[in-house]
This record gives sequence, structure tokens and C-alpha cells, in this order.
Amino acid sequence: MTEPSTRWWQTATVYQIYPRSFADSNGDGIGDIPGIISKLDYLARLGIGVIWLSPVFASPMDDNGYDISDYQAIAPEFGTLADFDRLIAEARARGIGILLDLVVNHTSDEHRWFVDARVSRASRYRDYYVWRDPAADGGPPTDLQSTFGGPAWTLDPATGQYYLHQFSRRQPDLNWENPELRAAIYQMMNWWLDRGIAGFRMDVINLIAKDVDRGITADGPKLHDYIQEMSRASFGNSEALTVGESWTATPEGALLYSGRDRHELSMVFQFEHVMAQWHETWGKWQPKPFDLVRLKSVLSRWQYALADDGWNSLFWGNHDLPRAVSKYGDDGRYRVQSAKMLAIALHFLKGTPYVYQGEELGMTNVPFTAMSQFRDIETLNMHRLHRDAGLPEADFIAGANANGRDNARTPMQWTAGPEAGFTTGTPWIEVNPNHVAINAEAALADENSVFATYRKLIALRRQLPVMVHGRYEAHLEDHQQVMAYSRVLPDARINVIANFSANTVTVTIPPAMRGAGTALVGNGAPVTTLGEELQLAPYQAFAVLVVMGAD
Ligand code: TEU
Ligand code: CA
Repeated sequence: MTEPSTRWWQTATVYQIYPRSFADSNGDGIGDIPGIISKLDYLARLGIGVIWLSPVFASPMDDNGYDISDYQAIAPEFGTLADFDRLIAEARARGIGILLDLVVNHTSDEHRWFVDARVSRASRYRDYYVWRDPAADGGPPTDLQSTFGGPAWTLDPATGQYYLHQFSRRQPDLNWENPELRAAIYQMMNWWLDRGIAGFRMDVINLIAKDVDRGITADGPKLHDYIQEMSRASFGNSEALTVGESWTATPEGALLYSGRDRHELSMVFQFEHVMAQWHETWGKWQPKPFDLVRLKSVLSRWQYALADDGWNSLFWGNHDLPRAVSKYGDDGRYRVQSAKMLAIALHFLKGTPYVYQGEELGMTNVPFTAMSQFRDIETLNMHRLHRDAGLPEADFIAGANANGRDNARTPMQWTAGPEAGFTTGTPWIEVNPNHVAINAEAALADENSVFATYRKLIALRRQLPVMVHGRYEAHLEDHQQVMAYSRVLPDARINVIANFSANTVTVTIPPAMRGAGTALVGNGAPVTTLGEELQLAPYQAFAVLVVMGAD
């Protein structure tokens, strides 16, 4: 049987760079594009095929670049357009494509469109944004809240109307109803595509088509029309990788974005597996015990729903989420074992894997003790709100240390030296003190490092069609400590087993997984044969390849 035709981004692994925290070339404490270029050999060694670059555009940095003031300029602290062109060329020379972060739900309040729009109601850019008259009492037009806390409406005193912002008040929402605005966005996208980028990660793409008067902010009725129009007007006939971020995506909805006859996106980032670990009422600020059965059921549902059409994105972390090993593994005694386990459990699923910078080193959350150490706008805003509501500071810091966005944003740990080799100056956010033990230099010198496991997994994806196209089959779905699944093609099968606990666990192997094969990867003694029963060490994980028809 022949496998379905393969797209280049189905065998590639994506690596996310948060430029501010990756590598600083000039000692100002802020990571930059020349810094990234200096680390391309490291990334080539890891084997990745794509870099997703968090925003590098001109920005006042209210939300670290997710507030863009000029879509066609590079922020001076990150470098120049010439540096960016050099990054594309140097990456391409190593077989690596660059994804830009397309943030088009909103701009910065310093974008020239918004600056002009707020001058007068007659501005030619007024309708690029969402304005409404005050309510009868002069207050906000609706009680819609911003993701970062507080009302999603801010009064513009000069023109007497409120503007919409689903994030900070310095991130006014764009009005996608306006065809001129849409055309300007597509033109900008083509300008970047012509420079040779490999595609786009699309920030909160589910929010662009809102109908605020009917209370609709996500998944508005015109959402898919806009994405199809965008595709036709820009990347549609190219090989671009496009991945839309949607905190509201369901498996059924994901088929609308990534179904093969839809002409929309390559895939979406979904967050059901992330939110499944959040507190029902208090969300991510209130820790909740880890629930593996729940996690597996979400991941399985996505695997089955996109089995024949659409495509999954696979990730544990990103710049908004805690460190994977701290959230889903054990960042103490079993840090190395559990970081490898998480990599193995994720990378054999069907979809395109995303590695967040430092995840390949098993980097951990940061133990901040004072509010002055935090930098993230969401954390700082939430702190103000929780404080006003009477939450003790220590409780808030515990929540922020567990789930806050700064965990992912502390500098990349390159060496055991000062500031982890990230900068020769003072970093914009503190380096995790554990860099003396956890760093890239040490990982590269150790053939049993977490890095080595990632490198192996990324290489296997390019070698094994069954890892890319195999049918997903879940096992042991109710087991509270162990995740087990297979990937199956007529001539090959991969069996994956992962112990998510710090306990030694004895499992009964399902009949479909039994038999002899070859060890593909693991974090303990090689496993080649699965019998009726197996004893797993804490956080043990491995994958076995069984070739059918062989003896
Ligand atoms: O994130 C979307 C988003 O909704 C997050 O703010 C999320 O709700 C939060 O991190 C979890 O509590 C995207 C970007 O990834 C994020 O960095 C930006 O701040 C946001 O959009 C606005 O552009
Ligand atoms: Ca710098």
C-alpha cells in the first residue's frame, strides 16, 4: 500500500524561538537576530526543519512584541531587515525555514493606523479598529473582559468613543469587517513571503472575526471566509506551513481549518490538553493535581478526529506556558528521565511536533520569590487584580511560579558561566540559577542528555513513514500512570509506552502490543520485546518498532 502524499512540514520538527530570551549578541541584555544566527549550527545539530520566530517586528514591547507598531520593520533591539534577510539565508543553507508570527487580531496603539484613527472619527483609518459609543451611564459599551484582566474597552477621550482590545489597552483590536484593512494585511504577508519565509504562525486567529454587538469574540461567523480569502490572496498556492493559534478549537473545528479541501491552514494549535489541567473556576492561577487519564483522553480524541483528514500540531510548551518538565514531569529528582519521557510520549503521536527553546535541555520553571522579578504583562495585571481582591501575595507568587508565562521566558541556558552565556550584560529577566547544571554545553557533551533524545526523535521522524502516517491506536486508556499507544501501517507498527509517574509500575501489555521488534528510543535499558507483563521504572518510556512480515 502506498502512503498518502507527504507534505514537507509533516516530516519536519518546528523549534520555537522567543527572540528576547534566546541569545544576545551585543550585551544589551536582550536576545537578538544576530544572536539567533550564531546558534543556527546548534539547531541544525538538533535536526529541526523550521524555526517559529515569536514577533521581531517594530513594537513598544508592551506585550514583548505581540503589540506591533510596524509590520514591515524589525524592532531595533532585535536587529535590522538586513539581519533578518541574513537569518533567512543562513537558515536555508542549513535546511531550516523561518515562520513569522502573524499578529493580526490587533496592533500596537503606536501603529500609524491607530495613531491616525484616534485623531478624529473622520480618519481614513478609523474603521480599521472597533469603536463603540459609551453606554448610557458613560461606561464601557459592554462588560466584555480583556484576557489580561480588566475591561476590554478603553475610552478614547479625544473622540468620545471606546475602542476594543481583547488583550492590553495598548493592543487595539483590528476590524476585519473592513475590506481595505484585510487587503493591507494580505499585501504585508506577501511582502514577507517574497523575502523567502517558510510560512506563518497566526496569533489568536480564532479572534479575528468578531461580532461584538452580539457578544461574539471567538469563532465569529465569517472566520473561515476570512481565512480562505487570506489563503487565496497570499500563501494559498505555495508550500507554506501555516499554523493558527486557537484556544477555542475543538477537533471538529480543527477540520474546518486544516481539512484538505478547505484551502485554509496546515494545522492549528489547540489547547484542550493544556486547559484540562487548569482549575475549573480559577483557571491557571490555581494549581490542580495532574490528571493523566484526562490528558490522554484529550490527546486521543484529537488523534482519532484528525486520523484521515486535517493535521495535528503536537506541543507541551510555548512562550505562554510553564516549562513542560515542570508541568507534566518531575523537575527535581527525575528531571532528566521525565523530560525524555515527555519527548518520547509526544513525538510519536501523529502530527507536527513543536519544541519550545530550552525544552530540549529539560529547562525548568523558575523559582521567583518577589513580584519585582516578574516581567510579563499578564502576570503583572493579574497580580494587581488578585491583590485588590484580597489574595495574599505569597499565594499569587506560587500560582505564577507554577503557571505564569515568565517561566518560559527566562534566558536560554547555553553554559554554566555568568548569565548562562546568554548575555555579557544584564539580562532583561533573571537567568534560572540552575543553569550551572542545565545548559546546552553540558548537554552536547553528554550522549545520554535530554538533547540527545530529542535529536534522535527528530531524526526518526524523517526516516520512518509509520511515525508520520501510521494510524493511531490508544491503549490502557484508563491507566492512571501509564500512557500507551501504537502507530500502525500495514508493514510496520510502533509501540510506545510511557510511565508518567515517579513510581515503579507493573503493566499488563495489551495483546496488540505484544511481540518482538527493535528498540527505537528509550530512557532506560533498551526494550525490544513486549510480553504479557512489564515492570516500568519511574518515568520510563520507550518505543519499539515491529516490522510486519519479518521474523
Ligand atoms: O496568546 C493568546 C492568548 O490567549 C494568551 O494570552 C493566553 O490566554 C494566555 O497566555 C494564557 O493565560 C497569544 C500569544 O501567544 C501571547 O503571547 C500574546 O500575549 C497574545 O496572543 C496577544 O497577542
Ligand atoms: Ca541584544
